[in-house]
Amino acid sequence: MTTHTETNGMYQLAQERYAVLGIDTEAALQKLSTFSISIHCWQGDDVGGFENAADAPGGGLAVTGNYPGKARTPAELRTDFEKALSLIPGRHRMSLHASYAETCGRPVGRDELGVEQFQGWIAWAKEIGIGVDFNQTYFGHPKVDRGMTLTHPDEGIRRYWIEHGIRCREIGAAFGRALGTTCVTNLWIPDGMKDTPADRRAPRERLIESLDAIFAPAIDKRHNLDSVEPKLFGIGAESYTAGSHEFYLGYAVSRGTLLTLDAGHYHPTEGIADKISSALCFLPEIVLHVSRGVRWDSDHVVTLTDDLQAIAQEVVWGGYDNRVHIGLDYFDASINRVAAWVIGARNMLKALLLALLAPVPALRQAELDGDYTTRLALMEDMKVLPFGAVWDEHCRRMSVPAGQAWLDEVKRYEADVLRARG
Ligand code: RNT
Ligand code: ZN
Repeated sequence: MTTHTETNGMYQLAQERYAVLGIDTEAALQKLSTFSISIHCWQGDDVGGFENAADAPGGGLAVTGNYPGKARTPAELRTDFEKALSLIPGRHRMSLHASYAETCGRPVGRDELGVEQFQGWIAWAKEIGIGVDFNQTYFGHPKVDRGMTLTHPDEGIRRYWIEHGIRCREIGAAFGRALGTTCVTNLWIPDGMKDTPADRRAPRERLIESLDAIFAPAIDKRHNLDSVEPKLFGIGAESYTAGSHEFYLGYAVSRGTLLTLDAGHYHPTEGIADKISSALCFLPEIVLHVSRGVRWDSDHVVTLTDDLQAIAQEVVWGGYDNRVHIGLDYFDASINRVAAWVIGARNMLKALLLALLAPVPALRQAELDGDYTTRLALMEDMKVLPFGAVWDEHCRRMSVPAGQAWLDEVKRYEADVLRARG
């Protein structure tokens, strides 16, 4: 077996090459290992959840594909998630949705959920030593009426969903307390209009009232932090979304919640990278839903695009790693779901490593000097440095397969476990 020596040899050469630019690959690897990504549970079962399995999520979320082997039970989802974790270097978290409640076959309203329905998740997370973040679920439910929840003109419907929001914050705090790591509970609602609304104002004013009611109960911030997630449009809500970017930015700043920037929630050419430093001028912390928009879809598997690299650069170069909760949010049912998790999470980490391996002081000095020629030249030269050898070394040190070996592992799992599912 020569693989390890070869990898090491390649790594040493890479280390020397980076050192010429004053970049310490050891420091970069050390720093990379401190990043914890909040990996979304919903890639594993096509956003199905466990309340009423067969239904499509709705709320403008479209999951396409029918690749065999999706998780049908909490136990299957956990096993699949653990398989994915074993192929992703580092220590990461799970981002769970309220619709993954375990109700033991008994219907439990979203307005009556409590920590009881999440004991299984808590016990499992404790056992495997991961933190959990939480999401309120305002879709895939009969009480989503004409696409509306917290903005609905009917007070009863609003009340139902307000109660859900309050319950979820309590559940989030229970996760945070039990696992000893703060849970971020994220709020996203689909509320909007397919066609031109006659009243853009009233739903937003109702939304403020609903949100204020949800966030009224004081919850210990060491256990739970609240975040709100804007969106420009969704399928079936092309003309108006009450919870727009401006709406929630204003809300977060005025109420002291976090803000979730989802990479797929803006105009097709509008990225979230540039929003990070602006939002962090006014907010102590933010959440990222790293995703990849493709035309009208906001949720393709995260690949190593320029957009992704720009996001990682902003987090790393801005020194914001302690103020940004990095989460993933995408779903693809047309490929192996464990692979989808692994590909997206590894790409997020690769993008962070690329950002850590940049000659930031030299770039900034060139910028201060007005030497934009050097800045551009350096940025372009960075792209062909031997990054892959450093990434492989990271995987090796973190005891996860480097290169294609992770895929062999997923294929084996597919043959042994996933194919047996109905
Ligand atoms: C929807 C939002 C939201 C969901 C998840 C499932 O556009 O991005 O975050 O994707 O909550
Ligand atoms: Zn999102």
